[in-house]
Amino acid sequence: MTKKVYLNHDGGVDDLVSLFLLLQMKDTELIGVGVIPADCYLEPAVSASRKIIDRFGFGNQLEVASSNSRGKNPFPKDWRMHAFFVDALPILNEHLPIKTKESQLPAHQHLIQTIRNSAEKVTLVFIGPLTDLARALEEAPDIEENIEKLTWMGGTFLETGNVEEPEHDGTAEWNAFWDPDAVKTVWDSSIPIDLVALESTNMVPLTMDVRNRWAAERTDLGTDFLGQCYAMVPPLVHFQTNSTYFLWDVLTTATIGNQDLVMNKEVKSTVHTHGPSQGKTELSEDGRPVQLVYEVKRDAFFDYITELSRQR
Ligand code: AGV
Ligand code: CA
Repeated sequence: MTKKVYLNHDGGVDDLVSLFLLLQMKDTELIGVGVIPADCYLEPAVSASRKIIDRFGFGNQLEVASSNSRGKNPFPKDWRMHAFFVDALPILNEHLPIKTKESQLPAHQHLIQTIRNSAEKVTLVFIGPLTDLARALEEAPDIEENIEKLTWMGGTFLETGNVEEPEHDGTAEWNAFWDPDAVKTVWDSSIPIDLVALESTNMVPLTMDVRNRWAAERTDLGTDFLGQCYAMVPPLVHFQTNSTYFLWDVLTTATIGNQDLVMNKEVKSTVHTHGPSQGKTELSEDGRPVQLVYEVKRDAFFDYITELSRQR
C-alpha cells in the first residue's frame, strides 16, 4: 500500500536532498511540503523545493507552503546560506519558469488542511524544528487522529549534542534547540514518534569515499544531483568540527522507504525548555515513549540512497 507522506523541512542541503529522495520512492506518495526558515533562508529554500518537484517529481501536483514560524535560538548564518547554492544549480534552472505551486496558506495551516483532506492517515516527516507541527496541534487538535506517525530528525541522549553556542552547555541537538517549546508540545500529544537522533546520524558522516562514488556515477542525472549538493558542505576528513556534515535528514527520510536500514528501541524522555540545557532530550522513567533509532547499517544505507537517486 502507498504511504501518504507530508514533509516539513528547513532547507539545508540534506533537507533538499531528502525531498528529492522522497519523490523517488515507489511506495510513498508525497502529498505536501512545508518549509520553515530555521537552518535556511525561506525564499531560496521554497524556490529550490518547487524546482526539485518540477525536475524530479514525475508530474506530482503537490504544493509547497512557506512557514511563518520563528524560533527561539537562530541558526548560524553560514549554514542558512546553503539553500541559495542549491537553488542556483543549473540542473534546477534548465526549464524555468517554475510550475509547482506555492500554497497561499502558512505551512502550519497547510499541514492542517492536508491532514484533514486525506482519506488515509498521514505519515509526517519532520527534518527541521517541530514548530509548525506544534502550532498545528494547538490550532487543530482533531488532526491527531489522522496522523499515522511522526518521524523526526532531532534530539539526542548522548552526553554531547551538536549545539556550540554561547550560554548553552552543548547537550542539545540543533532542531530541538531552535524551538524547545515545540518539542514539549509534540511530546505532550499521543502521536507515535520515530526519533532519528544523533545516536544514529553520527554513524553517517559525509566522507570522501561517498563523495567520490557519486562523482564516479555522475552520468546519471539523479546521482549527479546528489554529488552537486554534497559538494557544498564540508566532509569529515581528519577530525570532526562543528561544521562537519552528516546525512542527518537523509537517514531519517531513508527509514520511510526502508525500515530495515535501522534498529529502534523504545525509550521514555522529557525535554528541557529553559536554561543552559534547553533543547536537551533526556531519558526519564515517567517521560513520553518514543522509538529511538540507535543503529544504522551504514553501507546498506549509502547503497540505498545512491540506487534511489538513479533516474528511471
Ligand atoms: O542537527 C541536525 C540538523 C539536520 O536537520 N541540522 C542540519 C540537518 O538538516 C542542523 C545542523 C547541525 N549541524 C549542522 C547543521 C552543520 N554543521 N551544518 C548545517 N546544519
Ligand atoms: Ca534539517
